[in-house]
Amino acid sequence: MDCLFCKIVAGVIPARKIYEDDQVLAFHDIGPQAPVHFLVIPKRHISTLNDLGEDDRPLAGHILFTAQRLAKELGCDAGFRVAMNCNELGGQTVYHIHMHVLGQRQMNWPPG
Ligand code: D5M
Repeated sequence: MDCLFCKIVAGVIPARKIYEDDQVLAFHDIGPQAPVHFLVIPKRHISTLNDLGEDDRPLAGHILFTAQRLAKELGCDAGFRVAMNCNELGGQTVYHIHMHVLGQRQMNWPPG
C-alpha cells in the first residue's frame, strides 16, 4: 500500500479524524491554510478526479454533502471554500482524491 491516504483509512498512519462512514473519511489537514481546513476523501483508492467514473456519481455527491455538513458543524456558516486539485498542473500532491474544505477566514480569488 503506497498511498498515504489509504494508510490513513487503514489506520496505519494517524490523522485527526472528524467523521467517517463506510464510504468516506474526513480529517484535519496536516498543514492548515485556514483556521478550519479539513479533507474529505473516499475510502476507496481513486487517484485523481479524472479517474472518477460514471458509477461514482453517488460517491461524488456524498463527498460534497459531507463537506457541506461538516463545514457547518465546524462553524463555517458564514462561508467556506471547497477545492479539489487534479494532477500536477492542478496542484495535486497526494494522489488519492480529496476535497479540501477551508473556512473561518476571508477567501480571495483567484487562488494561487
Ligand atoms: O493536497 C494534499 C493535502 O494533504 C495537503 O493540503 C496536505 C495534506 N496532507 C498531507 N499529508 C497529510 C497527513 N498525513 N495528514 C493530513 N493531511 C495531510 P493536494 O491537493 O494534493 O495538494
